[in-house]
Amino acid sequence: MLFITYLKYFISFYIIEIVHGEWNTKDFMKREHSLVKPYYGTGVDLPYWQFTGSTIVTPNYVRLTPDLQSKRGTIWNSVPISSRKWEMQIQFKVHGKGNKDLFGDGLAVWYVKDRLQDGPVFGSRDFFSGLSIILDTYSNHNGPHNHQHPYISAMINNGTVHYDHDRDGTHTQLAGCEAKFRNLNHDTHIAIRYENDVLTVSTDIENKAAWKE
Ligand SMILES: [Ca+2]
Repeated sequence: MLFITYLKYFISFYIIEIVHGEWNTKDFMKREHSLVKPYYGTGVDLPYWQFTGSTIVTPNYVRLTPDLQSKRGTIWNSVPISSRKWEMQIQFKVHGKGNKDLFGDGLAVWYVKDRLQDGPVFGSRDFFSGLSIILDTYSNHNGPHNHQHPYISAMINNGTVHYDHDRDGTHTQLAGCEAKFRNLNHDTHIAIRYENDVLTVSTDIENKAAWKE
């Protein structure tokens, strides 16, 4: 998993292994895939996690990038996922100064074969193998547009497909939707669930403590 952004933002997240149709977070939360407060490690190390670029880890938050141009930060889980059913929940915050609709580039969650590979697609390599959930906050596309930003989309790749920033990846996405998650005063959440070959992405960005698919 990886995140990159040119925004200042904080995250915490964890993966739940889905054992039954319904689950209890405490029972099935996988320690080796979890990143929960307080984010203490030994020295600069965080057990099961590696971070690169501008990412900093404090007891209360993980910040991938400061509110400055051309910053890139990632954090990767170091343990492969063995479960065929899983859900990942992320608490995040995207905020910055300046024009509230212009700053930032985006962030992504990666479920991929190759990790820790710096690249041009939201901090990771192009032609990746796996799944990417992209939270695109910047509209690169100048032509006719069929959606507003921020925009959340999913992309599957077998290593042969190029992510085209100029078209905001719209021609290679599985699906996508608009989501106004930027510069909110409350915490925002996203859940990514994979079960029975079905991928479901839900958000809670309206501070209602409820998921919206
Ligand atoms: Ca974009």
